[in-house]
Amino acid sequence: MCTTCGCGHPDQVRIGELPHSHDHSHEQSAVKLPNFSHSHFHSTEPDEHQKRLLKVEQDVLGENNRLAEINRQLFEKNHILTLNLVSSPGSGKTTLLTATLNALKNDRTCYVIEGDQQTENDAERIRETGVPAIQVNTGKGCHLDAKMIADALVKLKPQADSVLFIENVGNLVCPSEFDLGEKTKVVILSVTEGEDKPLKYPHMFAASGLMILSKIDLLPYLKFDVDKCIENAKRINPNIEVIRLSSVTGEGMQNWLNWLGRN
Ligand SMILES: Nc1nc2c(ncn2[C@@H]2O[C@H](COP(=O)(O)OP(=O)(O)O)[C@@H](O)[C@H]2O)c(=O)[nH]1
Ligand SMILES: [Mg+2]
Repeated sequence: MCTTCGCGHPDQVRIGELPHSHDHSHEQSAVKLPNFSHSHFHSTEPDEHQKRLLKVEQDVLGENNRLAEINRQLFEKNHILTLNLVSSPGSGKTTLLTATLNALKNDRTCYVIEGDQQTENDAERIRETGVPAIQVNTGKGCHLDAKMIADALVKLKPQADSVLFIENVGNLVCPSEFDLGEKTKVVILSVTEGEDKPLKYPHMFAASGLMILSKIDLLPYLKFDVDKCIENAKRINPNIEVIRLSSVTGEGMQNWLNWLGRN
């Protein structure tokens, strides 16, 4: 089990954590390495431990999917457009959200659920726009899940015919696996992160309906191939839509608002 986020994923072997003897005598003793059998290395069959982990992962994701479906039905019944914003930390999600809310809030009722491991900072930034926001702190967890959204909805009480933005915990891995009941995931990739990221983190790009290529005002200062990045994203997900955007200059903002209007 992944002990960092508790999301049910098998943990990685940690480099440098060699098993050691608890005999603290001063005698030099050889490091005892695990006695892997020959068959262990060559077997393609999962062992008992792997089977147990797989079962835990299936149970966690199965229960999440069940709750996500309940959220989705509530959103669809009440015409609440719900978007799950996912990205690495610092790609510009909250900055984009505040600019979006300022542009949108007079025409559409908006709500925000903010996910971060710690602090109320982002919810406070959102509330400054006058839009209601709930902060969910996940502690060691590296993603929001459907139950957290259901709990936040009880407090947020969104009206029908509104827009709910969910800013997920900054991380291009775990949030891809967790359906929250959203209409679609929107992945934000800033031009400072490198055009290879769709290939390195394919699950996130495969799971998203829209990629926002953010901070394009910085392009003159960077070695970043925009066409290559879009080609990489479309190799992973041929249907992904792409918007190039800068929250600083406002370039691309209208395309994003038009996209919201279509959805
Ligand atoms: N140059 C530039 N900086 C941006 C842009 N959007 C966000 N930033 C900066 O990127 C940093 C991280 O932004 P933030 O919205 O907190 O990212 P988040 O962690 O994804 O929510 C902040 O210093 C922002 O001012 C942008 O479009 N252009
Ligand atoms: Mg943020």
